[in-house]
Amino acid sequence: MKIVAARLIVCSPDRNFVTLKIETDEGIHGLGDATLNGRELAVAAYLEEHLIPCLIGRDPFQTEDIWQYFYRGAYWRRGPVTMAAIGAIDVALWDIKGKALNTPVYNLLGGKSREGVLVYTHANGGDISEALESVQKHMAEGYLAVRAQAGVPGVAGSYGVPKAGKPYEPAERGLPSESLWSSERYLNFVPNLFERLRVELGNDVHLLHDVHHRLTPIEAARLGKSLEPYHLFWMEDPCPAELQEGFELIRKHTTTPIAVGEVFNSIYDAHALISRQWIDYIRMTIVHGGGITPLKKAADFAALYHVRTGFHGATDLSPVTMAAALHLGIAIHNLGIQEHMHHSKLTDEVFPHAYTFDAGYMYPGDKPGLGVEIDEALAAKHPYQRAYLPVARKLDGTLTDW
Ligand code: CS2
Ligand code: MG
Repeated sequence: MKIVAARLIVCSPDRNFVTLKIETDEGIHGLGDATLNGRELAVAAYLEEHLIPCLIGRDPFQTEDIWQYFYRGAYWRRGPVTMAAIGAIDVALWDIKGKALNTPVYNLLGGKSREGVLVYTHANGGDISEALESVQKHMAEGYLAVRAQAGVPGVAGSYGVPKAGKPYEPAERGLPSESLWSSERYLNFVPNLFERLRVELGNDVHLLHDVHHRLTPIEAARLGKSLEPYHLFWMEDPCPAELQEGFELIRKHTTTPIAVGEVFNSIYDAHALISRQWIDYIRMTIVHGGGITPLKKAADFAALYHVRTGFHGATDLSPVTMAAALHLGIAIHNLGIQEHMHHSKLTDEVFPHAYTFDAGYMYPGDKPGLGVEIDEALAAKHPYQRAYLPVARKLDGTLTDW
């Protein structure tokens, strides 16, 4: 089998997505997600100008060699643009392999290690009562694990707080908006949120929380310690992770489990975090980490150190990435949990998919390949629009991590 064509579909059904479609001489095609939130067209250009010309004529079954060709062959390694482009190709090729062999991708990755993938979804509220209501609503929908975020008093637009009547979606059309941040107010507030949730909800539901890279290691250590009585499933991205040693300090002070990785694009971003056992969950994004090929290796490496997975599953990743995460997650031994942030109805219509949710778990479905398609006619009706994530400033005006 040979790759005869590859092209990009850039669309915006409520938010921007870049999708790679690879076609073969046997009429089988595969889809890869190449979306990098707020930097979409950089990945599209990388693919169009630099990778696609080298892809034509290759055998789509050679996922390892093609991955190495683009990773090592560029000379310039890593970075989210490069790795998203390579990841989109890799995922599309696994989709083709599954379709050609008439089997779901998970069967090519070791088969099912479990029947369903435990997922968590997002609860958000302007204050603690709204957040509580939101968790209860998701529990009523069947979720067994819920991430809870609430507005911090005196900090307008804290991470995870939705605009009235809308689901939480950080990227906005137009230039980046600015929000305010105070670690002091946040640290004083979060334990109150989780105390209330445990009092009202009891001990069974898994509760998670995303710090979104906003604290220093010692602040994160304080937060983890103060949340211990509420036994979170995890505390996510406690601080920016360029400095892997920073996590040693957090780890020494708290037993609250730590998850990190949604902005990583290589296992080299996490090798010390994993091998020194400073984290409990590795949360890389399938596409930004370079695809299924390197993520399978990263998961197997993590398994050696009792680190489990929690692949990033925000709405800025298309249903193709969601499917890839479910196929990989159901196959690996050390699945922890999968993030499930609902796509809009329109996004789901543009990307019809076989995966389903039932009673706290997601199922990849049994279609050959990844089980996701794209309605190109509908996609064409929703063209790309420039959008950005917000930036954040401290109360004194200093730019800080959003
Ligand atoms: C978040 C993301 O899903 C998460 O855990 O941290 O929503 C993140 O803000 C976006 O993916 C950024 O594009
Ligand atoms: Mg996050």
